[in-house]
Amino acid sequence: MSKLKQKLAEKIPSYRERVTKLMKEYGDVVVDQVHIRQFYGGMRGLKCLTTDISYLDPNEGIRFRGYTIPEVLEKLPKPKGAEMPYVEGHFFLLLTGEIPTQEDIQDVVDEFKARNRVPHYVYDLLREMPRDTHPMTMFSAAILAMQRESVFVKRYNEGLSKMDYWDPYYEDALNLLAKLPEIAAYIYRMKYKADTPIASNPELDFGANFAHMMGIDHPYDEVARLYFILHSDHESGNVSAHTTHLVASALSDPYYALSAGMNGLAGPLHGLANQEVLRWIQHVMDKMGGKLPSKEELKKFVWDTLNSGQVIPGYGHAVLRKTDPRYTAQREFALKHLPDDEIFQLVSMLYEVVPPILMEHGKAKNPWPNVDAHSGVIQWHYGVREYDFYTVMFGVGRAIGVLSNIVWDRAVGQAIERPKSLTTDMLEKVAGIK
Ligand code: NMX
Ligand code: MLT
Repeated sequence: MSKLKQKLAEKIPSYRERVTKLMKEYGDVVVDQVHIRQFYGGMRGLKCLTTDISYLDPNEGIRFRGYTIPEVLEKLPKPKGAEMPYVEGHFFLLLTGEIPTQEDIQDVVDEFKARNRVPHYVYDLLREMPRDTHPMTMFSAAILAMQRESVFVKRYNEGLSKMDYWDPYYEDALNLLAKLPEIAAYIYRMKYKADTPIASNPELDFGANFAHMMGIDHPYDEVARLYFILHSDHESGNVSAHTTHLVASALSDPYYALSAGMNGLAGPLHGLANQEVLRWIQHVMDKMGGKLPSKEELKKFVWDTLNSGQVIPGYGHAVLRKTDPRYTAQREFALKHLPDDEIFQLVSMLYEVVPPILMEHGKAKNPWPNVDAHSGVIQWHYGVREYDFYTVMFGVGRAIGVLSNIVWDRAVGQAIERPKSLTTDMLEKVAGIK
């Protein structure tokens, strides 16, 4: 058994005891109330999910297993000479709650290496799809196609105790994660680089291997590591995490669940916003004949977008009420590595211009930028200008968090999710209108 799985197996019993105690002795304690607005308002703010892997404070942003982003970037071990930590170490942290040693990380690196061979039919499937298919559709289809490999399904059909569900979920999660960088890079090179895929280099870590397969030199390996870590998890109420959790709660295996989660990530209000940001910026640059706009001109573009009933992509958030620390981490990277980049200057100008306009506009509860306002410009700088690919990279990162979550869902015996609906008539009665 790998050290990671061993560690997990040691941690699960005490978590189970905590959950059993809460359920048995405190199951009737009231945590929150539900308001009529939440029935139609996306259940915003309703406290009804649980995860120990990350927590999102509206004013501080995400903490992964209790650590802020700067702490994660500082504490996690890094490949020799690297600026950004091992993605493998971040996965260890999310899954176990512990900062890994170099030895722990090597164990995960070896685990991924042993599992990274992508079945040939996945390439056949991708190659058969029309080339103008959106890369998120390709990515999700590739994940779904591999469902026949599920260890969970095999073991479930053999007759598996509920106490052991987490084990084949863990196997499926690792088998999947190990393959995602190669699938993503293959889609990129097939679709946009004249069908010239680059073979994986088993000597490289998760992030560096992705950069290698994308065909982009250092420091893109640092970008890849940073990007996958930042996008990994955002507690469990966001659409991709919640969808993955929901589908897995029916005991659909991790392939079905992750593919479903990726379909949610592909929406413009969620992960696709990173592509929308660059599309919006390119539209501005085109209108300006390739020149940077002045602040006044930029303000007009922002107002025109709002007045035409559209959202400003990359701004606002369902939970956050401050600048997203994932935005800040990317901004710090850009200030160090690409301070003179024209698009970065425009992104910085938007940071000055958009929040006051959104405040004046008076609708968005949070006028500050989220992760997607900054991710595209760094990709653009290093030559990944096909912005409809950006959400696939978000997806590789997000897989790390959502797969960790569903392994724990099975470990603590989370039930099939099935909330109750009411009709509008019933709500009108509750409201006292009828
Ligand atoms: N530009 C214009 N209007 C906005 C924006 C924005 N960036 N953000 C929120 N609003 C509007 C929103 O559409 C809503 O309007 P209406 O009352 O007409 O329906 C109103 O402000 C209140 O919305 P909020 O309660 O502030 O936001 P909500 O929690 O419903 O939605 C987002 C959160 C993130 C979907 C929303 O802020 C948005 O559409 N942002 C732009 C898209 C984006 O950047 N999404 C990425 C989020 C991060 N991620 O990776 O998933
Ligand atoms: C995310 O990373 O999932 C987004 O910021 C959306 C969210 O948390 O609601």
